[in-house]
Amino acid sequence: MTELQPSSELVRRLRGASHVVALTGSGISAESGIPTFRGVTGYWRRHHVEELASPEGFTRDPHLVWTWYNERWQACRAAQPNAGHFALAELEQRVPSMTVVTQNVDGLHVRAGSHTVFELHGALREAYCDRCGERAAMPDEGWPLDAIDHACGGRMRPGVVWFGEALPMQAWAGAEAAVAAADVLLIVGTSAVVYPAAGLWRAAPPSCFCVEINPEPTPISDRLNECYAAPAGIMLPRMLAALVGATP
Ligand code: BJW
Repeated sequence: MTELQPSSELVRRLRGASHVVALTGSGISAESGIPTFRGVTGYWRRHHVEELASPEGFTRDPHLVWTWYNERWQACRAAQPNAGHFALAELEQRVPSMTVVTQNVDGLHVRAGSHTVFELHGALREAYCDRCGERAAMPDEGWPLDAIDHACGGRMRPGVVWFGEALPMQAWAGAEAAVAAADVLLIVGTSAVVYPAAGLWRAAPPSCFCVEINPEPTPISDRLNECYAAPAGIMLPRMLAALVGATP
């Protein structure tokens, strides 16, 4: 079987790009052993993730929700960035300007060495009070279940964005501005069903070359310039190698 290789047009666009944006989802961390949200792994114990990642779920059972996030925090701490994360971090060194916009809360882009990273759905490394907003770093061992109640009468919760909640304003504004200035947009490892992130590609200028990297097609696949049906950990390093090889 022929290996899927980046097209000469993609390499040409990357070589000529002033600004590259990568919009990533949980699929980029799948090869680090972190489960994606939808599909066969989209359950934790017998709970669907959308039941847990919501203010209603937290109100219903804060211990259960914190137990899920504590397990995920441990898994993320134990995980290592993979070849896909590292390829994006290295791409930053090869183009004049690069932004990573991620829906992931695992912190793996930063750990891989990417410098400009907008975390649209927050991060597991922080918790905050749902009443007074006081922030705290997540302890290594996870949030203590006997310390959910905060002194102000509120409750400490994970520093992530749940369904029905607004995205962090600065991260969203930064992401929109980055996409609006992109010459190449790489959409990697997202099912493109969760808004507003799923609609971000629409902020790209008409001249922007939009590429998807995902083993499965998504609702936006046929709106983009190219789609590579391959894992990020394989395709992104190939793209980088083609770019480096093409550099005079
Ligand atoms: C690989 C791979 C490999 C596998 N390589 N690829 C417009 C229309 C319809 C609905 C809405 C709308 N606007 C807003 C909504 C409502 C809602 C929404 O979108 N619902 C839809 C589900 C219908 N959105 C919201 O509620 C958002 N808030 C909002 O809009 O607020 C408005 C507001 C304004 C002002 C005031 C108040 C409110 C918030 C959304 C928050 C999402 N939060 C979560 C949880 C984060 C915390 C946590 O981690 O627990 O974010 S949900 C979950 O989904 C998580 C993810 O970031 C997000 C996206 O999932 P992702 O990353 O795409 O994962 P998967 O599993 O879906 O896909 C993985 C993909 O990888 C697959 O395609 C695989 O094929 C692929 N893959 N291996 C490359 N190796």
